[in-house]
Amino acid sequence: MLIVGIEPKAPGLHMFTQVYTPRAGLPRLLPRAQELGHQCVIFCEELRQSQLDWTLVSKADLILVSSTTSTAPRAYQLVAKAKRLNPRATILGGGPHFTFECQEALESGIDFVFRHWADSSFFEWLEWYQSLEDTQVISGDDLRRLSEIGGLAFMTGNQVHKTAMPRQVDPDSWATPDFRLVTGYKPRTLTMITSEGCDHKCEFCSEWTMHGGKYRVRSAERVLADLVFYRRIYGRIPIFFGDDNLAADQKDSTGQVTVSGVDRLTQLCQMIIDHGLQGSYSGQVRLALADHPGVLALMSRAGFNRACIGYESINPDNAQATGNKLEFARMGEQTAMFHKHGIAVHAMWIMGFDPDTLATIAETVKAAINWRIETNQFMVLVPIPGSPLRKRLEREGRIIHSAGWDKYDGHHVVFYPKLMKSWELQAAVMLRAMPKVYNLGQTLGIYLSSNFRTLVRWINRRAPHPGIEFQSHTITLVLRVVGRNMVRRVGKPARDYFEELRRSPTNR
Ligand code: B12
Ligand code: SF4
Repeated sequence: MLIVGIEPKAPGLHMFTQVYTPRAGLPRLLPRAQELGHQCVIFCEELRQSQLDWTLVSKADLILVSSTTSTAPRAYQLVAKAKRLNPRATILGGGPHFTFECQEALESGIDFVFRHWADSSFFEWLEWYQSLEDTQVISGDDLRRLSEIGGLAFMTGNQVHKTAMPRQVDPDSWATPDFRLVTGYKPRTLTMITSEGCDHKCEFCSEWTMHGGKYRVRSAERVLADLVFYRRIYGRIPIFFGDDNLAADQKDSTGQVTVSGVDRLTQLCQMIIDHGLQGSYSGQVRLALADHPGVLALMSRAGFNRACIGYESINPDNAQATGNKLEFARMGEQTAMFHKHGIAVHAMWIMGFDPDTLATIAETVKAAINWRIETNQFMVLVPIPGSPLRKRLEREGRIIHSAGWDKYDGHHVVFYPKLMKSWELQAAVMLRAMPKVYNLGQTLGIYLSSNFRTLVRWINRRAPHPGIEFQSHTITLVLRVVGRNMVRRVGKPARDYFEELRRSPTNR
């Protein structure tokens, strides 16, 4: 069969437009389908070189669409066009958005939704599909066999069927994602996933629900094999570990820690060093990792030069909303620990929690500047499907755009905040916070101070990879220039949206 995968593009410009990487879902599922003899190709619309080839779509047997919330409207447009051009094809959908909005997806033309993880369900479904005598006519027995496959949603007539949760899958059985399947993609950084799920439960996040409350890890041996695979194909390409938290604890059913996340990260770094795979690495970790200087030093030796950290907020009243994972009084000191070990910080902030005010937002921006954080992502709180926050705001009647998914990109206020107006929040984040950090003075200051820090570390023989560190500062410089450019380009749409909110009759 010809299988065409599609990752639809985002509705507008966003923080990552110019440093985009495809998600690892389709590249992880399709190598195995290829082994089974299918011809597979993926298009990632956000990448200029990976535009959809409609001739191929019109010949495809299966069309696989992978979407997040903000890309869902575009996904539905593509599905409608694909259905027109190729009514014979079966269309499958997966990813975080369709998992939680499966009825909407099915009503928009997707034939089968794969909820949660699809590493077993996709192949069980494939076997089922190939066993059909006629894919257009599904008999009672076919339906019974289909219902036994976990993690699916499909329709018969007007009725939506959801099967049980997908089978648990050992992460060691995941195929190594093969990004060569993404047409035209010439990666400058590769996303690698070594675990799934998270040991926290922040109210605004859906990762806990997405992974059925489980945290699963791939073994060190398999991670090593993945690294070696990528090294062979791409040479010393920078790797971004996209795990929700690279140092999350593994716990048993009673909540007792069975394997400490810090130990796992230590093992990963040691393995990189022992196998001579040092290079340029980045990953998502928590700020509390700063309290393990030994691990930071080892990360630095392995070549980790950037940590993406959920800073969320400096407002202590947000402790519960942020999963009780932050020590608000120590955030500056913890940031300095990362810097001390030559690790640049990409801080992911969220603004608009219930206790937030315009004053706390201004304080947050000040802290980000004072702590000399290399890159900052100020996002508006988004009630994404699958998150407890969405359920609460729905109950409280506080959602503005309940299905205007194109606005769910962290750049638009889509709910009524508690202590300010929606348009005030929109202006505070998009028209003030972002321009304030992404200006030339800040950028130059950070560039000079971080180079100076590395120089001192180098002279004192404390920088294991000065070359990688200096290079990482240049990358920060480029990212900040790109960020500034992006802030300017989103200025007009952000202002228009601010006006739309301000003029709305509810004036909330
Ligand atoms: C790498 C990454 C990025 C990269 C690349 C994003 C991209 N290409 O879309 C960058 C940094 C650019 C990015 C940006 C953003 N991201 Co992001 N990102 C991730 C991250 C960390 C890893 C993605 C990944 O590769 N996962 C691993 C693969 C294997 O998982 P998967 O995609 O879910 O696929 C599995 C199943 O879902 C299923 N599946 C998926 N698709 C399909 C399709 C079919 C047909 C089938 C059968 C199965 C299937 O099979 C796979 C194997 O089980 C995830 C968190 C996470 N752990 O997933 C967040 C995540 C996807 N991002 C998220 C968000 C919100 C964003 C941003 C809007 C803002 C932000 N918070 O940073 C921006 C904007 C992106 C945009 N397109 O508009 C959310 C999405 C939530 C939602 N409901 O939309 C996530 C889940 C993080 C979170 N918890 O908030 N992101
Ligand atoms: S925001 Fe991060 S720490 Fe919190 S639940 Fe989601 S993935 Fe885990």
